[in-house]
Amino acid sequence: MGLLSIIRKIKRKEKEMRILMVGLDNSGKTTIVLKINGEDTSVISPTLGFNIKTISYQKYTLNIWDVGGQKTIRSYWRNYFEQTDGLVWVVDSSDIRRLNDCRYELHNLLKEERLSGASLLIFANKQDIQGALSPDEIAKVLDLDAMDKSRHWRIVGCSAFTGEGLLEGFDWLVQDVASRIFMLD
Ligand code: G3D
Repeated sequence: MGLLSIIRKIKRKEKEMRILMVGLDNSGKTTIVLKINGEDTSVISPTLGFNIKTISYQKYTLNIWDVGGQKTIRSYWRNYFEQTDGLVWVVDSSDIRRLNDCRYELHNLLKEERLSGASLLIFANKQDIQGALSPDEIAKVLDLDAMDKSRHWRIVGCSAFTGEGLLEGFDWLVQDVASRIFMLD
């Protein structure tokens, strides 16, 4: 039995998924993780290193890695790529000034071999802010159609403040990952 099959088998038994949250700093990654886990989102400090949260979601256990997005620490993202099943790329849809930077970092990340099989959920966050770009507009600016055709991806508008869109996004991600790694269920 190959290593991949063994990993699949173990994961299948435990129903665990590893989810990596990434995006530019201030996009709302930590707030999303807190909100989805039903925690207080009123006081949030910037993620300087990383946070790991294990949450139960549907019948699965999600190990969510929330990695800081400041420019100086983006080069360390690669330390967290191993065995990632799902990627969540969070965009501050109101921060139009930094969308070019956001597109560059996303496409750069997707070149990574170890992430090639990961399902990709893009959260167009902060939809509650007036002037925020819609998910369709974000998809255009980020040039999402240029991604590798084999990539499973979806963009969902959300607000970590109101919670709108979060379940829709995570439901899709978890189902997409499950259909690949728990395929014998
Ligand atoms: P990060 O983990 O990606 O760095 P944070 O981002 O979760 O720390 O959020 C950065 C700031 O954006 C926080 O504000 C947070 O409250 C705010 N934020 C996150 N999501 C939303 C959203 O959906 N809508 C709005 N309006 N704000 C959001 P502060 O003021 O603490 O810097």
